[in-house]
This record gives sequence, structure tokens and C-alpha cells, in this order.
Amino acid sequence: SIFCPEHLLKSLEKAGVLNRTRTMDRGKRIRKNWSSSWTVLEGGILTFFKDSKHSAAGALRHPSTLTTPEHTLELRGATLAWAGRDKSSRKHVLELRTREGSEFLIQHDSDGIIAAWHKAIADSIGRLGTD
Ligand code: I3P
Repeated sequence: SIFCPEHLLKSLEKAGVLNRTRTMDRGKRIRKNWSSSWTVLEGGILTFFKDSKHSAAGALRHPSTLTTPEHTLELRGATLAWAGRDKSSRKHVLELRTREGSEFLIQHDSDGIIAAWHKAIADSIGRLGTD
């Protein structure tokens, strides 16, 4: 049943607070503006919610940041790679390009946390295929 807790937990692939910035909008380079946001990966869609002002605790003080999506990315046909030094001075940065030509950088100070996101997003892209 779709109502069983086990099913609900499986459909949610991953969620947490990440630093992110958009760098391209449909093929056009745009100015970086890093912000921290509650991020949810579910059903092949990656959603960045509004800036949570630093932390999960901050998000709890501003509940709209948990419910108002700022960017919704379709992962079908997207590509994911570790960003090179030319892309950011930060460490542990992932580069995600969507099929429509948007590019986002995703970052976390913890290498364990960013590695887990890398795996979850790559698995999701792999499951979706390219057609
Ligand atoms: C940018 C800002 C970013 C930085 C970017 C700067 O300056 O400092 O944090 O990206 O570097 O241009 P501004 O605030 O004036 O827009 P990183 O933190 O990812 O290095 P970049 O130009 O090398 O991308």
C-alpha cells in the first residue's frame, strides 16, 4: 500500500540542508549567489527550498523555507560530476547540469555528507534513464 510507512520512506530518497548556487540558466551563465537550503530528492526530482539562513534550526524558525520551493530540477537526462577547482574555491562541490541547460553547484563542508548526496543523485539519474 502507498500508505504504509515503509513505502513512504522509500519514495523519499534523501533530504537535508545543503549549500547551493545556480551558475547557468538555460545555457546562459549567471552570477553565483550561494545560499543554504533545505533540499529534497524524491521521485527523480531535486527540490531546493528557500534560503534557510544557515541551518536546519534556522529552517525550523522559518517554516515557509521548508514548504516554498525555489528551484525544482528534473533529473532525467541530467549529468552530475565533481566540480573542478575552476568552478569554485570551495571544497566538496558537485556540479549538476539539467537537460534544459541549467547548472547548479551543490556543496557541504562534510565530505561524508556530500558523498552520500553524490551517490543518491547519481543513483536517481541512473534509474531514470535518458529517454
Ligand atoms: C563571488 C563570490 C562567490 C565565489 C565567486 C565570486 O563574488 O565570492 O562565493 O564563488 O567566485 O565571484 P561576488 O559575491 O562578488 O559575486 P566560490 O565561493 O564558489 O569560489 P568565482 O567568480 O571564481 O566563481
